[in-house]
Parts: sequence; structure tokens; C-alpha cells
Amino acid sequence: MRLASGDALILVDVQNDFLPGGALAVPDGDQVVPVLNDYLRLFAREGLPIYATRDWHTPDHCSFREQGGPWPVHCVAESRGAAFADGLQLPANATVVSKATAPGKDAYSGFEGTDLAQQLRQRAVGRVFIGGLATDYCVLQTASDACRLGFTTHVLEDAIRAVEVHPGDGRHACETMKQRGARLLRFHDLRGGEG
Ligand code: VGL
Ligand code: ZN
Repeated sequence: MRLASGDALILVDVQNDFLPGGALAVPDGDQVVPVLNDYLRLFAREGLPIYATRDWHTPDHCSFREQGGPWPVHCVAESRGAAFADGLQLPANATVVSKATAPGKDAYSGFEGTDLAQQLRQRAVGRVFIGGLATDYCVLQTASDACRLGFTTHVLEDAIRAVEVHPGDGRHACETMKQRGARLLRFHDLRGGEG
């Protein structure tokens, strides 16, 4: 497949707390970083827009166990755990989208409670390419919303990893995304506009 104007890359929650050693570590979550760097280089070379969502919680967020939620404390805004992974080569002109910022409401999708859809439409984006963490939560919901909102949606299957609270959740999430209209794609399936 050849990239063209109207395409955009969306990285989902590639943050320290979701990498090994982090507060909500995704198994092998660090392995998405070098692959995403390949995608970042390709999209940057083609002059295509790049977005990076981040989970950006208050210290008393409702998704934390202390508040009755399912998760350990993670991605508290401005903390080291909420920072993008050290090795991630995010270009300076990438657009950062913070989500799940309100204490009383969780948001797995990068579209939920943000202006991501408006920003994409403003830049005439019709196709989105989505990778990051975690397959079975924020990637699943971001890709599902992208389909629902009318974007042609590709999920970067070599640049996602699952939490797998239940074994098989990652595979199941991929099936669900396909059912909802997303296509799965790998780096070697992509070409720049010239090559
Ligand atoms: C996520 C669980 C809690 C994710 C965020 O980014 O997939 N998962 N918060
Ligand atoms: Zn979260």
C-alpha cells in the first residue's frame, strides 16, 4: 500500500507506565517502540501528520483501585510514568492529545473527550494508521471510534501489544477491530508516495 496525502499516523499511549517496569506494564510493550520509530520516520518523510495520544490522569482518577476502578495508579499527569517512552522518536511537530484527564471519567479512546476527530478533519485526513498500547484497551477503542467516525482505519499489527488480563484478549481485540471495519497491516506492507 502506498501512503498519500490524507493519511495520518496515530500513536496510542506509548508511555513509560505501559512499558516493562512501569505501573501498568504491558507484556513486551517496549517492543513496539523501534517499530513505531520506523513508522514515524516514514510518515515524517512523507510530510504526513502524526498524532500521539497519552493517558493523562489526575492523582485521584476513577480508574484507579483506590477509587474503586480496575487499575493500579498509572499515567498521572506530569509524572515520569506518564511521559512518552524514552526511545520513542516523536518529531517536534507531532500533535499530542491528552485523554482521560477528568477525575470522574475514564476514556480508552483517543477520540473520547478530545478534539482529535476535528483536528483530523481540519487537516483533511481520511485514512488513519493506529499503533501503540494496549491492543485490548486503548488501541481497540481508538480504532473502533475511528471506524465509527468514518475514517478508513488501519491497525499496525506489528506495533501493538496487549495487556491480556484474560489470555486471548489481544487476539480477540484484533478480531473485533476487523469486524468493525479496521484492516490490519505491517510495516513492510507500506510504501512512501515515491517508492
Ligand atoms: C490503558 C488501561 C488503563 C491503555 C489506559 O492505554 O490501553 N489501559 N488506562
Ligand atoms: Zn488509564
